[in-house]
Amino acid sequence: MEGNTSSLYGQHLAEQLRRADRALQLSEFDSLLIASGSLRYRFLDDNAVPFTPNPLFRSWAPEVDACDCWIVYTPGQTPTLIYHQSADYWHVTPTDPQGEWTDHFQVVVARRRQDIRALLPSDLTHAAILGPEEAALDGVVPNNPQKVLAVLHYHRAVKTEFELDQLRAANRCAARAHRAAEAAFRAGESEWGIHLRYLAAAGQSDLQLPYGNIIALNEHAAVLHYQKQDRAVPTQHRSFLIDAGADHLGYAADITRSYASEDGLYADLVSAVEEVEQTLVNGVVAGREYADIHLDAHKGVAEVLRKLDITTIDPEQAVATGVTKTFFPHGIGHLIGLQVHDVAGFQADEMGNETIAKPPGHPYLRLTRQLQEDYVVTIEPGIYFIPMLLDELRAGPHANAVNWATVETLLPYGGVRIEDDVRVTDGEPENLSRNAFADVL
Ligand SMILES: [Mn+2]
Repeated sequence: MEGNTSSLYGQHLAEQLRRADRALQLSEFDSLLIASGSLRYRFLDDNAVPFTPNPLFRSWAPEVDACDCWIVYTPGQTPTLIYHQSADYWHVTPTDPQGEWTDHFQVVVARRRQDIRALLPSDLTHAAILGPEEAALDGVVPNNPQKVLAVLHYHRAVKTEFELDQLRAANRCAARAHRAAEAAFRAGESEWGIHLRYLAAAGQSDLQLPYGNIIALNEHAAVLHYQKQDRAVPTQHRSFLIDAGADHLGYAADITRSYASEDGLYADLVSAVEEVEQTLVNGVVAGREYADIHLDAHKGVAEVLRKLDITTIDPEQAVATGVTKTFFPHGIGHLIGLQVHDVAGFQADEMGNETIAKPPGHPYLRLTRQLQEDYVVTIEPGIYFIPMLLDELRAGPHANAVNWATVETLLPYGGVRIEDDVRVTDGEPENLSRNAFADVL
């Protein structure tokens, strides 16, 4: 194999080749084709939906973000990358192939989409073809074999040194933007104004961000995936919840912070949730069952609820009766990487024959695997005052478990969530997000 495998990217690609070798060996296929993907169009419209490359393609060539590119790989051979450098006068033509990745591939440039089929192998009987359906070319139809995907997805949980560097960079970018957003909140801006400050500080557009910003003032913080940005400045700035990330070469950061405008019960709640979050982060270590962290989060939430006089019962009782689920109705986190919610969170083994069940009564958990070194996961506990869920609790047998006067006081603040991206080691965890905030001070 050509190329320099001493660089981080060289090592990273070598690992992708090993995983591909394994996936092919464990399945009945003898070669691999990976499409970057193709443009999709809005219904009855000639406007394309913003293009996002296939994450499997990106794991081999993170710097290539053009559509209709293909990787062709046969074990033992140098992979080929067909680089679609479409020349039209409507769009900017992709740059000539450049960057370290070009040392590791045999690069073939295709100027027109219709030229690509002839550059791909003619016999694809035993080829695993990975990509979205719209990438299909004449006789080259993505078959996305389940076994091949299972092996690749399973191993993507373990990040290479190269990937960890991209995740650190994504976190630094997000941390910078979070600081700007906090300043905009303190300056009394609208959600929309805060959002624009965030984008400017990140240097990324909405379309580049790994997910839509959650910029929630006051009671909006109770909407877990609050997707609007109010243009109007509210009469009061009581609370601010921001769940916003950034992208670096396709790798995602996913960070949440909550801020109080003044001292008081809500500020105490922010501090208490932050303390719970830090304790949970300290429990991120290789060999730990991730689902146990989720269950620990409920214990931590129960203690905070009791301490702040939101509930009236013993913390153990609040967990056992499910009362904590009213206030913390989502999972403690997920794998993160090329996808914000990275794949294979429940896979028991690389073949994907079995899944690891979620703890009974916890349907929203996205990860149940045992933690291993160099997984990157989020830890994101929260406490919210969601009218719909509170109404259910109030109408049920555990209504007495709650101090409703305190809940009334906190409803106008929406809620609190604190989220960091954390690398698993066999010792102390690496908190990518906290390190990033410290770096951009
Ligand atoms: Mn998250």
